Amino acid sequence: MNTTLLDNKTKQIIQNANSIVFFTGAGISAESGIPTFRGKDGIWNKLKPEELANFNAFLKNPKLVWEWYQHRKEIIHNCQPNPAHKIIAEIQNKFERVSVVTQNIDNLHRRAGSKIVYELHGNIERNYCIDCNKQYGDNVPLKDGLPKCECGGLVRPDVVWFGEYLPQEVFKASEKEAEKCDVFFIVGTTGIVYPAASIIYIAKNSGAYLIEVNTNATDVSPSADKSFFGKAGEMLPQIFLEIL
Ligand code: BV8
Ligand code: ZN
Repeated sequence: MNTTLLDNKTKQIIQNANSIVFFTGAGISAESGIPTFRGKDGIWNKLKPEELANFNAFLKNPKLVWEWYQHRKEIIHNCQPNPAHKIIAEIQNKFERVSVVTQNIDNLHRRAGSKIVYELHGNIERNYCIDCNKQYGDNVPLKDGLPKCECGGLVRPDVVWFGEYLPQEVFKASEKEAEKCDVFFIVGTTGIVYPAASIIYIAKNSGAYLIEVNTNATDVSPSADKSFFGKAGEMLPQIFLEIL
C-alpha cells in the first residue's frame, strides 16, 4: 500500500497521544476466520440470538446452547490472532498506556499479547456453575451430554447473554479508560449493542479523538473524527507503520 493513509492532523494526534483505547467487535476477528454476527455469513443470519444467547434459552435447552458454544470454541481454537490483534499488542510499550475494551469473547487479544484487556461480554474459555458459582476452565464434567458441576448444578459459559448485566467492575474500568484516553479507536463493530456502545460516546464527550476502522460505514461513523474504511488487519498495521 504505497499511498499514505494518515492526514497530518490525525498523525500528530496519535504520535502525541499518551493513552490509547481500542474498542473492538467481531469485525477485528473476521480475518482470523471467526464469523461475525451480522456480516454476510454472520452467526445471527442463521440463528436467533434470543434462541441461544440468553439465560432462558439455556434453561429450556442447556444441551443445545452448551454445544453451540463448544462449536464456537472449536472454531476459535483453530484460529490465530491476525495482524490487527498483533499490532495492538506490539504498540503497547510505544505509548504510556494502551488498553483494549472488547465485546469479543474469543480471547484473541490476550493470545496476541495485549496486557490490558477489558472483556465486556465475558470470555468463552471460562465457565461457572449457576448454582454454586464454581469456576471451570476446559475441564467441565459432562453428564449425559449436559455440563454438570460436582454439586449437580448446570455449568454455563462465562459470557454475557442478552438481557444480562455486564460485569460492573469491567464496565466501570472501561468507562474510566474512555474518559482518560487521548485517542479512541473503534474497530470492527456496528456499535449497536448496549450498554457496551455507550462507552464510545463517553470517550467522545471526554474529548478523545475517535478513529473508526471498519469495512463499512456504521451508526458510529457520524461521531468519528476520522473513519478508515477497510479491513482491520490491513488498516491498523498501515496506520502505525506511518506513525512509528
Ligand atoms: C442488558 C456475548 C440490562 C455472547 C453478546 C438500548 C437500546 C437498544 C437495545 C438495548 C438497549 N439496552 C439493552 C438493550 C438490549 C440488548 C441490545 O443491545 N440489543 C441490540 C441487539 C439492539 N443489550 C443487552 O441485552 C445487554 N444487556 O442490556 O442488560 C438489562 C438487564 C435486565 C433487563 C433488561 C436490561 C447485553 C448485551 C450483550 C450480549 N452478548 N456477546 C456471545 O457472543 O454469544 S453481544 C455480541 O453481539 C457481541 O459481543 C457484540 O457485542 C455483538 C456483535 O456486534 P459486533 O461486534 O459489532 O459484530 P457485528 O457482526 O454486528 O458487526 C461486525 C462489524 O465489523 C460490522 O460493522 C462489519 O462491517 C465490520 N467488519 C467485518 N469484517 C471486518 C470488519 N471491520 C474491519 N475489518 C474486517 N475485516
Ligand atoms: Zn456447582
